[in-house]
Amino acid sequence: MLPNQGFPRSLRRRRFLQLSGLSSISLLLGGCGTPLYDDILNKASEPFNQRVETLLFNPQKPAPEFPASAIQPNALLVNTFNSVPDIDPETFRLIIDGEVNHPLSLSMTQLQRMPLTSMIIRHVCVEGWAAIVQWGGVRLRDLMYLAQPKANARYVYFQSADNYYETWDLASAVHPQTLMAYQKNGQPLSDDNGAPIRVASPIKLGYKQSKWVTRITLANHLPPKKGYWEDQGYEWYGGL
Ligand SMILES: Nc1nc2c(c(=O)[nH]1)N[C@H]1C(S)=C(S)[C@@H](COP(=O)(O)O)O[C@H]1N2
Ligand SMILES: [Mo]
Repeated sequence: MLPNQGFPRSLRRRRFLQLSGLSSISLLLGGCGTPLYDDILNKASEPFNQRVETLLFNPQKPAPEFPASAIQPNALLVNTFNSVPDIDPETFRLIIDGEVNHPLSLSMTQLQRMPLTSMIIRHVCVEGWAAIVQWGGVRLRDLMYLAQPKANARYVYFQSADNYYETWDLASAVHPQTLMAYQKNGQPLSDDNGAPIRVASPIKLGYKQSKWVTRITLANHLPPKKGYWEDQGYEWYGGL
């Protein structure tokens, strides 16, 4: 992972951008007029958030990944409590807001220009099925890095277009294998599986992995409604 020692923080930050590939996208994250990438580099020597920075720079234990031959193309059952929402990928924007210094509104084109991570992991549903799946997408940690969580940010709320909702701890959200995925098994994500973008992570149970995510909000507290399944009695952390 990232060399954490012996580097001044500003260099570590530059190194993070390089290693993650973020430095090569002269982020047109603007559109909203924010020269975000320049802004981040200019602020690179400011102490902005020691606790969040520690989360971003320290390696977390990776979950097992599998070879391509292990993919089970038909084992991922569609699990949807409501009907599949109708989303136009052209006008779709993923919002990142709440306790962040740089709120973001990202089109799919912008997201797809960011570094793509692919992983083959086991998806586990508490309803008694599991599937080895390949997911491709953007690391949520890279999005968090661009949004710059404030020092008091502790939790991440995911709002979905079908009114599904979830909350996560920030450490799990910035785990290197937590993706905002737009591909499944090498293909664009299907509507059933959460297009245009969903959460995919090998460290959490299936119900934590929100499909059709429209808004990611950082917060200091957990809301009374913690998650669609959690509010019916399932465990909140939902770790694997
Ligand atoms: N928005 C939304 N996300 C959701 C769900 C849902 O009903 N709505 N179901 C969850 C559950 S219980 C599981 S197991 C996985 C299933 O993902 P899949 O339908 O792509 O197999 O999505 C999770 N994310
Ligand atoms: Mo599930």
